[in-house]
Amino acid sequence: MTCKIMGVLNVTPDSFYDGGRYLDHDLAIQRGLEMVAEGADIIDVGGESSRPGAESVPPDEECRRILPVVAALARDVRVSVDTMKPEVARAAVGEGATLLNDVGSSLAALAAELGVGIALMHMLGTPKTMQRSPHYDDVVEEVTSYLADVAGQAKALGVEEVYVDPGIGFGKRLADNVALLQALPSLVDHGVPVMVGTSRKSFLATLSKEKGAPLLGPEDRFEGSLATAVWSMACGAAMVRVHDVAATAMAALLLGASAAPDSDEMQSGSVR
Ligand code: HH2
Repeated sequence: MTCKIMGVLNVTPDSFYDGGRYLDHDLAIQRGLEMVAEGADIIDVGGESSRPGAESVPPDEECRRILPVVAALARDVRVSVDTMKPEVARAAVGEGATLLNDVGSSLAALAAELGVGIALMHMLGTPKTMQRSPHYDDVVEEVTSYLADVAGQAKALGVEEVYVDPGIGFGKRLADNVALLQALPSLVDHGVPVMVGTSRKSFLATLSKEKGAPLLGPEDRFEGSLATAVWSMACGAAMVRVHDVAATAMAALLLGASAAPDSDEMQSGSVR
């Protein structure tokens, strides 16, 4: 199975990793094209941070941040729009976006109306509240059945291209994130293409601290991001959402090479 690479491009002042770097439209477009050169299949443009505690941005401001970037990049590469707002999603599609990265899982009817794809993500509550004591009885069962429901609804509405995403870090404790990553093969088995976003997220720091490492800031989470992207690809994810496109694209290439050969080749050692 091939795995698409979605490059993250946040045109925001406050995203937890790339916030403030690409507020200037020319810099954002340049970074988008750079990620394409590095191997991204799709660029995910966002104008509102969804990090824990983030405040909502007015739709006009979100549009002002992203629309020129969407329009410029859509000439060269597939673009998705990372938003929770229908008016922003509609405007981005008007500028050439063809996938709604619907972190609030509320835009399926709009995707059907506009004839674009959708990625439906699980989130507990809203970004502002989601990390206030999240609790699940059975996180894997609850997230899986939620995603099956929303994917079924989107398909019933006529959306042809649907991804589901367990929403790593969106109202999840460390154990919830780990359980969901461990359960990726069974989520993949449900048959709806799975997308995963672990890139630079704080659970990587919590996890490595638990294993005895110092607490890592977003700048120091490259290894964990790559390791979890590789894990997701190996589990059959159809798309990984990453900041570090070049390394992830190389890993995908290598993983594809090691997954594709038949077992005779593997046993004879012709594949190293
Ligand atoms: N994570 C973030 C944003 N959008 N979309 C999907 N489908 N899956 C994810 O895991 C996901 C997402 C958060 O990361 P980032 O965009 O880097 O940060 P911020 O929300 O602070 O802008």
